[in-house]
Amino acid sequence: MKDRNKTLGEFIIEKQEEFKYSSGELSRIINSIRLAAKVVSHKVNKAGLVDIVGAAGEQNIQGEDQQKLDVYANEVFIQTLINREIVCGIASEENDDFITVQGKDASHNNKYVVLMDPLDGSSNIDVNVSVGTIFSVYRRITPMGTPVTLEDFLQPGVNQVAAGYVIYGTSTMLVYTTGHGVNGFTLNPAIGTFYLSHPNMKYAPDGKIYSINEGNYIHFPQGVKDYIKYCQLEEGDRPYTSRYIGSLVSDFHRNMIKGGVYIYPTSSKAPNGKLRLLYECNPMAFIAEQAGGKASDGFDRILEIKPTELHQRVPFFCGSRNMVEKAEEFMTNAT
Ligand code: P6P
Repeated sequence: MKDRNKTLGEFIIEKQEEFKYSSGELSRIINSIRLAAKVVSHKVNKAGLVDIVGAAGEQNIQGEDQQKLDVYANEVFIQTLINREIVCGIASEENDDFITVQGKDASHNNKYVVLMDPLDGSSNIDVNVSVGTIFSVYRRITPMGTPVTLEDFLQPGVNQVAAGYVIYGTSTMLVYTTGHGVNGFTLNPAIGTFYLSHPNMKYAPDGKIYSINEGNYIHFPQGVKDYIKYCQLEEGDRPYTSRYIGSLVSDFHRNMIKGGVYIYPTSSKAPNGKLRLLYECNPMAFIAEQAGGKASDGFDRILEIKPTELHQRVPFFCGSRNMVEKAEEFMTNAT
């Protein structure tokens, strides 16, 4: 069968043996994400039509107003994961603490934990800009048969067994890796099927797009200021183009296809940066590296950071390898 006509379901079955813990477990994890993505996509695409947009009136642990779609997406992904009898625990940006999942016989015998940002960029919903879901999957490290603990969630990114994102844009796409490259699937909403539209996605080693919120320029570290001025200089293949959507999944996805770098650094307003290590930076870093790109905190590899807190934030430099390394060079020279 030509790759382009392959469905996500056919692809998972074909690749099953690549997943080193294969016993249908990858299928159940990705299939629950697939189902939830279709349900959330349907709701996101109707957001302007029904009274589901706008703050739910509550705040999440980040102190951010929860949009109703945030709450909805969170519940959909949590429930589909629990129903598939595959996870022993779930952590979400929208939940202060992790969720323990006992399994049908309350045995705590499920092997995986999933961490997610159920609807990243949700502040863009009201202005009809693309948003996304980000997920990260680990095997538990505490004994089977016991309740999951925080230790199962605080694993370094190199331990991920799968990671991916859903982008709810002009089309809905599911992009994921299990450590054997990155593949993108586009939803045909008419029949509710994801098709392999972007096989073996790769980050171009170089690019001409830099994505950063320059409104924070005066608050940035000197190395970031220096890199921005480098991007704007009339020299060689510069000036580059500045593109910043304010939705990590969208900026990342565009940069992977066209070549580019996304930076969310520390600043005097965000001393540890804004993005969360466990369910934004680690999964996107895993995907970036699997696509030949790079991801660091400006100095060190994201995937090797040892987490200390569920919602901890880190600075994030991610994208085309040569561009990340050039930005790191400015960071090092400025210290
Ligand atoms: P700022 C969305 O809230 C998010 O976490 C990312 O998706 C996005 O890239 C970033 O924050 C935007 O943050 O401070 O530039 O508005």
